[in-house]
This record gives sequence, structure tokens and C-alpha cells, in this order.
Amino acid sequence: MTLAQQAAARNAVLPAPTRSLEQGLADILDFGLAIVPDVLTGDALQRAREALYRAAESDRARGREQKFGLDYAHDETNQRVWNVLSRDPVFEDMAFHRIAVDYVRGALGWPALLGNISANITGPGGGEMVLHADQIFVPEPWPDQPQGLNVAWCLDDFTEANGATRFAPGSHKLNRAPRAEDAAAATVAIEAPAGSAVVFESRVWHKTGFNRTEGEHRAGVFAWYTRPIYRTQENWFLSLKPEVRQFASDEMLVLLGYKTQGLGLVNGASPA
Ligand SMILES: O=C(O)CCC(=O)C(=O)O
Repeated sequence: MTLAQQAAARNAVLPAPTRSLEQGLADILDFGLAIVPDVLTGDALQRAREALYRAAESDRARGREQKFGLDYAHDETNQRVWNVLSRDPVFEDMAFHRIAVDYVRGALGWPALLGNISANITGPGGGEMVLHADQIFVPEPWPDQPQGLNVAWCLDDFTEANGATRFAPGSHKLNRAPRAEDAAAATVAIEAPAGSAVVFESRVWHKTGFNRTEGEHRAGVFAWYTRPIYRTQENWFLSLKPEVRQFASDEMLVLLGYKTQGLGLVNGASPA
């Protein structure tokens, strides 16, 4: 296939990038994902990128490096940085970004919780992740609505070659997790310039791609939100840096589970 044919094939299965929330929410219904271009630009993008690579470097220097914190087969060259919210204020700007929260409100409703915000940096030679859906903790049969939403912030250009996240667009409509026999399902790499946000619902199948480059890293920050009945993946009450809560808006307190109704109460009342 020529490059032009490859691009045409990709366009047939992936939504076009859009700044329209209405179009993006429709794309999530149709494809399971939406691509929002130019959300982080200029200095903001540079500061975020520097903060992430600084945190990753610091973890390596202190022997706190996390290859992958869960039980998936994964690769030595990939580095996870968990709980970036406690590492630098730039990550607050992503977790609570107006565009991200508007997508959460539109796709999941309100209130919702921020389950975690962590980074995945693929390195040269980094292997593919197992194909999965993010709501694996929800017992099947699944409800017919997504239980979570991921906002992936591209801090480097995401390319097919450097391990861009690969999706099986439309797979959310199967409303089940991929099984072993689905491992080779057709996927397409999301090629998106640094500063884009890729918003995807929790049932769409996806995985980190192979990083086939010789010297490129690909950093993505993944902000994961759920409906409010699910436990957060990160335990914010133990791991959140105190000043994030101290200066948080009401909307942030809801997303962090400090301002709540019905669940997570302290002596029958919202703690904040
Ligand atoms: O790194 C990526 O591209 C995807 C990461 C992912 O799917 C996950 O952490 O669940």
C-alpha cells in the first residue's frame, strides 16, 4: 500500500480530529474515541513534557522506576510514572482541564471520579501491550453505557513507529472485554501531534504499540475517570500531595472524592 492509501484506510476507521465537543461525543459513540488537536501548546506543552521527563528521570535515579505496576506482560523499556498529580502542578492543568472535564460530564455524567492520572513512556524497542479495555474490573455482562473515560495527553508526537496507542475502533459496541482469541484483532495507531488529547471510552479495545524507533521516546499521560460508584485506582486520600486538595475548586474536590454524596462520607456527611 502506498502512503496515501494507508492514510485513506486510516481515515476510514478513525474519526477526524475535532475541537467540537458535540462532534467529539458523537465520535465516542461511533468509534469509541475522539481526537482533540492543539489542547496543549507552546510553553504549556513544553512545561508538561519537561515535568514528566524530570519525574521519570528522578524515579530512575532513585531506583523508584516502575516498569509496569500491574500484572500485564510488559516490557523493560517502558516506564510508568504513577500519581503525576503529586509530582508537578502542570498535571493538575491536565486532570482538571476544561476540555477533559466537559468530555467526562458529556460521556459519563456528573458527579464522576478521577481514578488515576499516570504516564506511560515507551522507549526504543519497547514491545506492544496486551489488547484490553479499561473497565476490566466491571463484571460481565457489562451495562450498556461506558463506566469510565480515558483522556490521553500526547506529550510527544504519537506516531505508528514510536508506539502510538493502537485502537480497535468500534470495538466498544461489542460491550465486552477482548478474549484471548481476540488478541490479533485489527488495530490502528492513533497518529497525533504532541499537545493533542485522545479521549476514549472504557470499553474500546486498545494497547500501547511497538516502539520500533532507534532513539525516540513517546510520552503519554493518561487521566482515567469513572462513574462515582467505582473505587479510584489511586488512593488519593493517602497519595495526594496536600496542596492539591488545599487549593482545589469544588469541581476538583468532586473528582478527587472529597466532596461527595451517598458514598465516601465521614459520619454521614461530605468531608469537604
Ligand atoms: O501507553 C499506551 O499507549 C496505552 C496505555 C494503556 O492502554 C493503559 O495503560 O491501560
